[in-house]
Amino acid sequence: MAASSIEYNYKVILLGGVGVGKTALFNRIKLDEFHENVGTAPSTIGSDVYRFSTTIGDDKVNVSLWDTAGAELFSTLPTNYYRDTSGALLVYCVEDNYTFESLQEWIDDADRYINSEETVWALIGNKCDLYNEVEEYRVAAQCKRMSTDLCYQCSAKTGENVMEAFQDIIASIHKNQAATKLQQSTKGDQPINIYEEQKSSHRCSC
Ligand SMILES: Nc1nc2c(ncn2[C@@H]2O[C@H](COP(=O)(O)OP(=O)(O)OP(=O)(O)O)[C@@H](O)[C@H]2O)c(=O)[nH]1
Ligand SMILES: [Mg+2]
Repeated sequence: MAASSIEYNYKVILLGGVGVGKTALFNRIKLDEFHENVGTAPSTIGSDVYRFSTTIGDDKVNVSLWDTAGAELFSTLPTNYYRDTSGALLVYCVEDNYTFESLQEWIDDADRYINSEETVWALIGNKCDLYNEVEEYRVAAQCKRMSTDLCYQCSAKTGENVMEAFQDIIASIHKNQAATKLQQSTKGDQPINIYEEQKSSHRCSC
């Protein structure tokens, strides 16, 4: 099969409150590691990026995954964190209702910088190895509000569902982008109807 000449660049950002496990998810995806440091984990300062390349079918895909501190919401995230975002993993902690209730604040903040309708969103209930305080119907309603089917209960600690969620968001972004590219290229291929063009250019304005 011939290799595609098209290269795609996707930026995926982690969003969510302090201590929900964004960095733990980041480390699980990047290193397949988890460090037990309950109560002593330092909050992320600044942001961290993990870049890698992969292929989907014949297409080359360059992915960057961005992690930042949950506390940043209160001091406004640097705009370059949001710039060119293709997908967002919105994380709450399943044993902490408050982190679930604050999700809309993250969406509202992101809305100031990105077109959230063009962004692929995934909802991640992290720490599913612990007691789940958030009722299922509320999670389903939140996914509906976010217009996404990408809804997961994950554990950065055990690794449950983490790679599935990450792979699914990349596949979903790619499906949208590849469809848009195809539409654009077929538009460009469309023959121009010279007669129609001439007709319109000779149309009298009176
Ligand atoms: N049991 C359990 N603990 C977790 C899980 N993920 C993270 N933790 C713990 O939760 C605490 C906070 O995790 P972090 O990854 O630092 O959270 P964060 O969202 O990056 O926090 P900020 O950088 O402050 O915004 C740490 O003690 C982690 O070990 C999980 O899946 N299960
Ligand atoms: Mg962190």
